[in-house]
Amino acid sequence: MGASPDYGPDFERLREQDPEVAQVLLDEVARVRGGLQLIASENFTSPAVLAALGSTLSNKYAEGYPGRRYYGGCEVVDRAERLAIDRARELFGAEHANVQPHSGASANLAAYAALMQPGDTMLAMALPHGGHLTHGSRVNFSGRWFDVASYGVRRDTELIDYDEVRDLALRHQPKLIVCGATAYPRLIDYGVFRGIADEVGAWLLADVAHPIGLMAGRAIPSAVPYADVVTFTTHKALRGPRGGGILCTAELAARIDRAVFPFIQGGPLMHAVAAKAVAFGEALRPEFADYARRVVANARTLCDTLAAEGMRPVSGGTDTHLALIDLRELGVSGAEAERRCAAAGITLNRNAIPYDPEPAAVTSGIRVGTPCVTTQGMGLQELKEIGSLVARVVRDPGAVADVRERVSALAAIHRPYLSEY
Ligand code: DSN
Repeated sequence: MGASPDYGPDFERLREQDPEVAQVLLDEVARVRGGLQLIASENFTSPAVLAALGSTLSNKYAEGYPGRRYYGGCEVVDRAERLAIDRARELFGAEHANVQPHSGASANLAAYAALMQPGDTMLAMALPHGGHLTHGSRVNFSGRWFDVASYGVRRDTELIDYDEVRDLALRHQPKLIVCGATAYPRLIDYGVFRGIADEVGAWLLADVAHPIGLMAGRAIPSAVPYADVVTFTTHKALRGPRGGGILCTAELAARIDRAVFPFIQGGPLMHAVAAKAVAFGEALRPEFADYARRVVANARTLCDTLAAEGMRPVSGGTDTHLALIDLRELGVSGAEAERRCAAAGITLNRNAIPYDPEPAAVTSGIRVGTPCVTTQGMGLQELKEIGSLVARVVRDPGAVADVRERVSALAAIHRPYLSEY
């Protein structure tokens, strides 16, 4: 894998010049090496991605697009952005790609700006049912600026209620329908959403921030053939730098590009754009398809193990990289489970379950995901053990010391940025 990022030559320079910040970097590497990362939205980028992120491309102002910049001297960084665009289009079979959004939230803001005016109606998944803040939450610009109708999951199946989506679409006549979620463990039927959008004359936006890496690796069906616009992040299962992106039809290309720049952003982060190009290049390799398949297989094993330990998976299982676990039968809140796991070196997040009686700061559930541990090289056997360890420490805080010991042993074998992946 090459030089470790905490011990490379540039790191030594940082350590001499600014030991306080250097120590933060060292401590963070030590933190992830010392435990297990089960946060479904995190991953470990490759050292090649980190090298691009830590490059002099960070210095360059490049407002505009390749060949059409508002600054001189962009001929070199243009090549990075063209590589990122071409690779994204090839990877996802998209007619157009914009690789400048700084994040998934920025990608959604730009997509909404391209397709709607303030006051227009959008239909999206409710946050407490697995949606995202940018899908119309009142505390977010999306809920403030647009008239939002929300759909959720059925109480009995905990699956998206496509009949409800259609009824709401017919009733509200939205300009835009959003499909996609942050805590929905099942496949989304983009074809059904396309049909509903066509029936009411709405644009269809698929926010695939979470499963984009699985789509890149062909482990689950892609949203690209169905949606007018696809927004995504690059740092989750895709394993790239922190950032966002947008794929769209040729018809919407100019609108999307104008919405990203100059409407919502100024200069793109060219080091991040170059790092996205690296990540797309990595995802085009056959090894990435293998990685994506293992992420899903690992998530299933983790979910099945938790279920066998009496921890109920919402919707009964998972088809993706994550599982949502209902803890009510154990009498432990999501917040308490998060604390108990953290004490044992297992990092995961509390998460609302559908129809959760608890407030968002407490919740009745936890969300677990396998992108990080899979990148570290862990497989089904390790995921079974991790499931048992999570169950044990969530049930019994007295088991923290024992569980921590096993977690340390597992982490010591699969240390991020030290072993090959
Ligand atoms: N914060 C991300 C997640 O954890 O799912 C969504 O933006």
